[in-house]
Amino acid sequence: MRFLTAGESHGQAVSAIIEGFPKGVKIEASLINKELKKRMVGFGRGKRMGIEHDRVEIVSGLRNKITLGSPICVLVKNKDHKIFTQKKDGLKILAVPRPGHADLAGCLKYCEQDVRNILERSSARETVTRVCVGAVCKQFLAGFNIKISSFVSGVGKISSAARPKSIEEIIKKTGKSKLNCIDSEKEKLMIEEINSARRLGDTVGGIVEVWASGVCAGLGSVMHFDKRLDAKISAYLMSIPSVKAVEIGAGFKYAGLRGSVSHDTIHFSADKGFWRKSNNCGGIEGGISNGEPIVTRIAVKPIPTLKDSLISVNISTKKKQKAPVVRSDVCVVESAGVIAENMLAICLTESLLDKFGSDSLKEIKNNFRYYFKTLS
Ligand code: EPS
Repeated sequence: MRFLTAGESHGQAVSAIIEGFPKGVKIEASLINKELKKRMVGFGRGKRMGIEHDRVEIVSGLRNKITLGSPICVLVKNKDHKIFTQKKDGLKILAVPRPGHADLAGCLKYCEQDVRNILERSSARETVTRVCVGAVCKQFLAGFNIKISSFVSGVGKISSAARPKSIEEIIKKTGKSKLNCIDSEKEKLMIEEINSARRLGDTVGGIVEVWASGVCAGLGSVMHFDKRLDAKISAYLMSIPSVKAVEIGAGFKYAGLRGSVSHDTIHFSADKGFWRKSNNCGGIEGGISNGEPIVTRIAVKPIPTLKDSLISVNISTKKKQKAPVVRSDVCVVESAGVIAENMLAICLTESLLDKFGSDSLKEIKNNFRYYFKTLS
């Protein structure tokens, strides 16, 4: 399976085409819309989210809600549509790049003088399409008992040490939260951190943990570097705008631990098969899933568009000038978690299809059952 996305932040629409998705999978547009809504709302989001009402149109690839095996095209129209493909929009040239955004690096790379021609595509609005693709994948993965969920574990200088025991605990606790947290006490402080950044015209980042449960052992590969599941997951999560670090399992903590206390000892019982007492490896060993929950963590930087804007340089005059103050979010950590869940869903779907075939759900299910028979 592969997919391509298209669309500018203030263009007519954002869209994606998924190729190589199996035949015979039931896809509900309402479940895609549910994910889109989760991406839009979130404590700290800006005014654009009050304008948009993201709803997917599934343009091709389905008949009577069932995939045909043909390319699936998903499209979301932008309500705040002000740039056009065939006529002039009359928007003023933006000549001052925002530090931290793609503005200057993009202008240099593409020999561009107008920052708008870069920011329209680099905007995180593009992640609408990835959430659509991920929401299609989540519906496929549900048929294999794979669940994906996330929680915010830090905002700015506030962090929570609460550790969930299972994905069910994450789903239950975040369901009652205003900020997709599992720690109600720390959540209050995180909300205050976002409010304080807003009052000061500043922005704030944070940390999100993303889990997948029910992933069978054997996805990914040890045989070649680019087939390693941990490498692939890291690349997919790192591709989300504002993500600057990815950890799997104990991640950076491994560096300070001895081998004797860090590796997950192996046990066997007739009912559970192979199992581990701990999951420091985050469900992946040697680039292959080992049957334990996949545990990942992402660090999200503060949004680069500030009300109290930073020092920059005018691209055309080369004179010092403050970055423009434009409408923006204060904190996108919660939404980044939704996007990360969906990127993980895409990655796991691709890896599952690599192992069990990709033409039809029927064939994949047969191969899946046969694999487990050969294991026991
Ligand atoms: C976004 C839409 C954008 C921003 C945000 C994400 O809308 P606008 O630029 O019209 O206000 O709110 O973009 C960024 C975070 C970014 O860095 O570009 C969205 O739909 O998620």
